[in-house]
Amino acid sequence: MKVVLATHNRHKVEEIKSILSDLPIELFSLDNFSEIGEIIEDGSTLEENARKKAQTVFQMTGLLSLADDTGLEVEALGGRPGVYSARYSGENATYQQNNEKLLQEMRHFPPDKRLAKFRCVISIIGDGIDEIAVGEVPGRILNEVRGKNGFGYDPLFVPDGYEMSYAEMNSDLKNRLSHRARALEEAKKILKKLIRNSGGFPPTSLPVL
Ligand code: ITT
Repeated sequence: MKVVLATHNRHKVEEIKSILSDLPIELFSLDNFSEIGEIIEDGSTLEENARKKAQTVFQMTGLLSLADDTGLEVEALGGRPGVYSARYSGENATYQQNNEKLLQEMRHFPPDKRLAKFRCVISIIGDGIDEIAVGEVPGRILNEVRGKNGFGYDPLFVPDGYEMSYAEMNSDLKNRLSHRARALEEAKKILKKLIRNSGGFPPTSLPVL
């Protein structure tokens, strides 16, 4: 089965490929479809944006498409930046600019007021298929950036139960516990069902769903 990852974000492609590597699917990214340009994310929710990206890519490729839209929701900021996480400090903002703005906005909040969560919504769209999978990870926002791995807000986010920021973790650890990993666990159940229905697993290795 062929699946196109409907994202222009190379970090996401790497994470998704690694987490889905145990499925018998052939993964493509938008690098394989240069005719598909930027997809405007003008929805008011992560769900709307994820569905728009997957729908657009399915329409243009005819292949099963999987899109991820992710937001960092900070409690003290009323859930911001949320759906605006990519352009928190303006259109074409860099990760560094967004992190600086977040640090600035959070500068007066004490440790117990720095709660946040990453929310990842995955849309899977194909012929007669329209599915959603969601993954969330609660945590807190640091007072300064820590760590060099990952991308986006990773240097400022410490997931509950850990002392390291996402950016201080190696990719294996982040990919085991992250919001994206959680959403992809749900997405995997959907994909396994689709693979089984299309006869993609040998009869002796039917996955336990
Ligand atoms: P696509 O829409 O092409 O998939 P994007 O970078 O625009 O890529 P999103 O809209 O889903 O992705 O993400 C919004 C922002 O949230 C993104 O720019 C990052 O700053 C941040 N983000 C997403 N996933 C993240 C992660 O796993 N760790 C840290 N920050 C993340």
